Amino acid sequence: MKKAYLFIFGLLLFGNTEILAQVNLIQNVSARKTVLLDGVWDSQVDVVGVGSLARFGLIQDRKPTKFTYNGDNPRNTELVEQDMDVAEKINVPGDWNTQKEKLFLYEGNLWYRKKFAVIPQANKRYFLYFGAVNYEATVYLNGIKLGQHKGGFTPFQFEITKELKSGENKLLVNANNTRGEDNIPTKIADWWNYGGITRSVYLIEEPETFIADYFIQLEKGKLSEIKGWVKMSGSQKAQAVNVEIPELGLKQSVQTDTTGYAVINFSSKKIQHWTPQTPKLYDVTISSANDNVKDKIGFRTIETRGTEILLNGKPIFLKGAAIHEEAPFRTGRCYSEGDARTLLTWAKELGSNYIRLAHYPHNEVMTRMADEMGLLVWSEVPIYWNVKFEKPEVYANAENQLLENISRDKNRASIILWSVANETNESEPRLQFLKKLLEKTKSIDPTRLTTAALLPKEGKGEFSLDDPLGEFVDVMGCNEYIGWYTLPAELASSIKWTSKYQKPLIISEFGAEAVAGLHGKPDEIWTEEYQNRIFENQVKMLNNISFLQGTSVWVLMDFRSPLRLLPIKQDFFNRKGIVSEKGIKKMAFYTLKTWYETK
Ligand code: GCB
Repeated sequence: MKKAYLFIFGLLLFGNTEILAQVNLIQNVSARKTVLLDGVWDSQVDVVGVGSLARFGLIQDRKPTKFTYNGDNPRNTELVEQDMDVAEKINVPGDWNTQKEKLFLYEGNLWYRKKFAVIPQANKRYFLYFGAVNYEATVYLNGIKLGQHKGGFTPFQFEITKELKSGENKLLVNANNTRGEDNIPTKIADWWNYGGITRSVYLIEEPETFIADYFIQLEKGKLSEIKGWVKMSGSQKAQAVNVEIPELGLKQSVQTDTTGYAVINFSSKKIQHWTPQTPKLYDVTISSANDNVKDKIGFRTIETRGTEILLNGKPIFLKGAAIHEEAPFRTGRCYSEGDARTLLTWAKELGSNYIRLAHYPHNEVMTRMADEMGLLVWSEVPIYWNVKFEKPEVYANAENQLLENISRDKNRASIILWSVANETNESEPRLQFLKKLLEKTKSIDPTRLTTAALLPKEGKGEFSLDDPLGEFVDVMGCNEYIGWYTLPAELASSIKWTSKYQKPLIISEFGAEAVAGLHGKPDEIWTEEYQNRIFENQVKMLNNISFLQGTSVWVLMDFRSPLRLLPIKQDFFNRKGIVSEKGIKKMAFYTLKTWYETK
């Protein structure tokens, strides 16, 4: 009896067939006709997942009625053991960990509910678009399951034209941030597992046939050829679409085919190219009979030549910092313009022309601001450490996250590098997995470079890069911690760096920890002086690597991590920031700034 009960319970909790969210995301959501569903939502913690059980009525939003006797099946309908109307409140967007003290360490299910009123118009289509939910989201509208999404850092959407009611609608979301071996990322990662609806939620209204997506960038290596495509969605897929860049006097009318797709192709010698010094963005308008979308797009090329990286045909050295999506001052996941501006302004003050958005896709505000402020971007998916490379379902999840990331950000001039992995151990399944992802990346975006953060082989007086994956990336990333995890800092300058690949190298991480404001001798660990000594020695070494074309310090700002336990010094913070989470710049910040001034 007990067994049967457990079985049914299990079925109800986990037995639902997955309806995955659609990957064909609407491009440039903030320029659409939307209702922002951000704000105060109802919330209910659910440690074991009982909310999915019919008898709790959460999904159906069942309210107590009265005790009923219907023949053989007496039923106490007054007993409903949940009530979202009187549940606690929570802000969206925002992680739950930093909103409620009792949820600081919580990993599991949390239900979110939002009521909203709308009067749907005839001949319009409606979509729900989530900027991100960590890690798994199951979404219901008016008691109907719309689907599920896995992956905590990329957007997903559901079309709700049929499910949307005139008047009040009830949107229910189960967010679950339980860590798992087969997830991307896996169980152990060096950042806080902030749970919940961490980015904005939009209700989008579109005409029946609308401009769903577009890709408008310079053709690889061609400084005056703008190339790309537009994609219509709806019943009238074949129609005329205009693409205009008024400032350049460019206008093209294309005819989409029966799949809604058309290639666009412009030529102009007048383009002012996007660079970190002159981050020129052009107003671009895409219009059809019933729809119109405006964007701001920059035009630049990015290539490699031997061991060089070329921006608009000219060699560039990437001076940068890696950044976690962690909010300055208040900690927690960041999502706002203010958060992005603070972080990117610090990067600029450091003298950066480049940032590594680690270790997962950051919110769209960040990449759009990088476009505006002139920061080149390394964008990555959380394929981090011990991923289960041999499992097809893990690959499917990784590819989906990558596609969602590229889909959202493919029009950002700032993004020059798509990274597919960070510090993954060499093995045949891993090589095949990452090779396939790299091929996929190139097939959908041939305009940008690919990379991965690799590990060096440490030999006597020599660090070499011979990871077989090196053959398949355009640019090699490499993380090294000389002075902190390996070798005394002073040995750095004598290390000879070699590679069997004739490719550019970015030291994608180097660094050391220090508690901001803690001073002492250069050999006293945790002091700013100790961290700074490591930086001074790193700089000597970095100056000697002939194929080095960029660095991203690990890391711009101290960030929360479950791996950093040392009381008083760490207290769950990785202290490798050159700025503390309270905004205090450490000595190493200035050492690096001085070095960047020479590059
Ligand atoms: C690494 C990881 C990064 C960690 C860092 C560290 O190699 O890529 O996620 O936070 O080292 O601080 O150890």
